[in-house]
Amino acid sequence: MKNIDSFTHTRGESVYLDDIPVLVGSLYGAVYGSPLAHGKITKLDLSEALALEGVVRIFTYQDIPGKNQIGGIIPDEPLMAEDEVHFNGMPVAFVVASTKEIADAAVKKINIEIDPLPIVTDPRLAKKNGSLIVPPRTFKLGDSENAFASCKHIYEGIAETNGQEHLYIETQGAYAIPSENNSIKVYSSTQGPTAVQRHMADVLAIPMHRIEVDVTRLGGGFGGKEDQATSWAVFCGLAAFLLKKPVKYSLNRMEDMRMTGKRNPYTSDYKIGLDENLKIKAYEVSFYQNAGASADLSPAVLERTLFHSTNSYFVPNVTATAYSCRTNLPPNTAFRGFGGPQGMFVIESAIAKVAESLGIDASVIQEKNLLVTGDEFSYGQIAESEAGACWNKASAIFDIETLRKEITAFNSKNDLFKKGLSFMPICFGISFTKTPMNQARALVHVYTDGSVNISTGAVEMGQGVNTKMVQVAATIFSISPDQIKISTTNTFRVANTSPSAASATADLNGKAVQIACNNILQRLKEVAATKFNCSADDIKIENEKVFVNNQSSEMTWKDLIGEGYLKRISLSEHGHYATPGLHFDQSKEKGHPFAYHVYGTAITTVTIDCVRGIYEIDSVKIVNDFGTSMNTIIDRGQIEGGLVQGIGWMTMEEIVYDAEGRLRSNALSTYKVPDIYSVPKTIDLEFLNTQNDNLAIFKSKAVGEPPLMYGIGTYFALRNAIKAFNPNSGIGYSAPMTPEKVLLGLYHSKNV
Ligand code: LUZ
Ligand code: MOS
Repeated sequence: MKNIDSFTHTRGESVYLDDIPVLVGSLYGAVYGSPLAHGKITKLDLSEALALEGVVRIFTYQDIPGKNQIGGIIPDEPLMAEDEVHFNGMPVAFVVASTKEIADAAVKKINIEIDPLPIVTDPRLAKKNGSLIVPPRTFKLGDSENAFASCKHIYEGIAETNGQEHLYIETQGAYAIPSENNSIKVYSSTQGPTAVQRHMADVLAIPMHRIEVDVTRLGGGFGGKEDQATSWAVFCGLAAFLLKKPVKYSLNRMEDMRMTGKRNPYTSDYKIGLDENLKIKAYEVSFYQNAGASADLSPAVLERTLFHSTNSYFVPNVTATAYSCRTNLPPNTAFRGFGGPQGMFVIESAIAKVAESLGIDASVIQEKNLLVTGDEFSYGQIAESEAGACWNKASAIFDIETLRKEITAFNSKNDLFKKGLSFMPICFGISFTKTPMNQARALVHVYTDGSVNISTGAVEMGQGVNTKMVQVAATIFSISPDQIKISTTNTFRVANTSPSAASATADLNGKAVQIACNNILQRLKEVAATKFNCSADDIKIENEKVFVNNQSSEMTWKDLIGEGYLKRISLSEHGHYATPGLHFDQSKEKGHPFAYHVYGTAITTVTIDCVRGIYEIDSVKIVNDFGTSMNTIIDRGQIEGGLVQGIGWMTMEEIVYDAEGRLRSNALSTYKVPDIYSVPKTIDLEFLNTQNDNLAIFKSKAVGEPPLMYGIGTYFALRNAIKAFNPNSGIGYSAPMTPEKVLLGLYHSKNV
């Protein structure tokens, strides 16, 4: 089935926030963000801004009727600064004017005086100062300390990954419309409509039942709108509520880049020990997460780093500790992979360091240590592993022997160009790590003409979830997808939604649609059974026809619906799903947090230009474990997109804050993301089809986040190419591998 949005996307008819027609009399907002990263506000002078013609009002924290608080996990994040600012761009005031241009002009006329305080941007320094967001967490399996005694090879080191700008094509924004009895309708570009509703209720001091959040679709989210869409919606809601006028705020790109958090950068210390057979026996790691100025989702991101600290490998003795460090940067947040990629990069660096030191290929170590079914993760869950299946299938169908020979031959013939190859196995746990979040609901109506309308808690952000929801209903009812319309995501139709995140949106909401449709179907079968004087089990619907004991009857789907209406059965249903079997005990750091894991292997080859340091990615060859894919076109798109986004993070995307906590890479002229010229020249994708009853809707596996981590392979392929040119290169384990870094690595034997 094609993506149901493909036609409107192609014609430019798909509706995003800025396509919603605004009402006459609507006002426009703009946030004034702190010009300093840390300090005490001594004076805030709004008079010049207020004097501008067209400025309606400027809101500060003092105007908030309820709580000045939008912290999701920990209440440590004011909507607007009170007497202190904690990062450059931290909202201080919200200007509302008759046009967007006037609001922007007024922001420039706000005067502030701040007594500066010390600015910390380095997570290790924050840790040293005792500035942690939450107490550290430690996952422990076996006894790593003693296990090192029996290891032949022991290496220690540092590995670092930088942040990543989400760069959703549609920036953050919202449009709030007041209505009678202190109620509000908000259009928000959010992955978490319920988060918007809940925080707006707290800020306005009104119950959640008065706040309708409606989302048609997003122009991308990638985690950046899981939590951080909230503040913009609440600003609009606050102004609309107090002014009794509709208020819209849609951020421009520079505002968005400056004021929102990004992927958490990490710096980590590791120690790894292997026996004489290159089996990893012990692994100790300390992760220092750069959380930014407030918690946001960082504690949950931190937890997923620990869950994925051993990636796709079995390590019998692990001690992994993670620190969430408070710095004076915008609060960092969810980003596709949610801390998992940051954890995996460290063990891949550790393995690469061992391999480079022993003069062997990292893949020898990787392959020997892949998880097998029955192995225990450091958090107590037992693996049902497809790691070996993916690795072996990739080696076989992509003919790794020939590939290696070609690369060796190329490197021996060429002095100024070198090729490198890497394997990147992945293992990613599917479920929200906070067990209670693994629930979803769907509302299904069948109308008397036989057409169907479904609403779920899923937010469409380009990932194709709406298409999958339509597929579920069409399959259960056995009717054409054309008979099914999916509605906007709306907190009045589906309540208490988890954000569309954790790769689990189709899994969870798909099951809820399935449950709702099955319940309606059962009632319809009973109606037909009465008519045909048989049992409901003898009735089947196939291609909009009613079958009795496998014989086609004259009755159509539409006739049956008509009959059901006359018999006064309910043609509507609200389905509820909660993933079974999940538990996790944080006091022991043990349990069964994931419904299942997604596995895969990527083989990456690159060519570097050893004069200029630039490079091309020749190919990425992937075997990905899909379970039973529901939609191979959509799933292929997720793999390609995730891979390229991961490559961007690992290679060219370089976020730069200066010592004052000012974002220097604040536009697309200074922050480079992959374009069509920098993507791999070929991407080969093979489906590993697996069957298991514990998988998600229609035995599929989640596909949103796992492929991002294939991009890590590009970093290590580039390292291998550098080492082919200069075996003594002292290049450190620090991503991204920009062309500048490659060039330094080619010619320096000291750590660069
Ligand atoms: N969001 C979240 C996520 O709240 N919990 C998670 O476990 C998660 N995992 C991946 C992406 N977003
Ligand atoms: Mo996400 S990082 O699944 O919002």
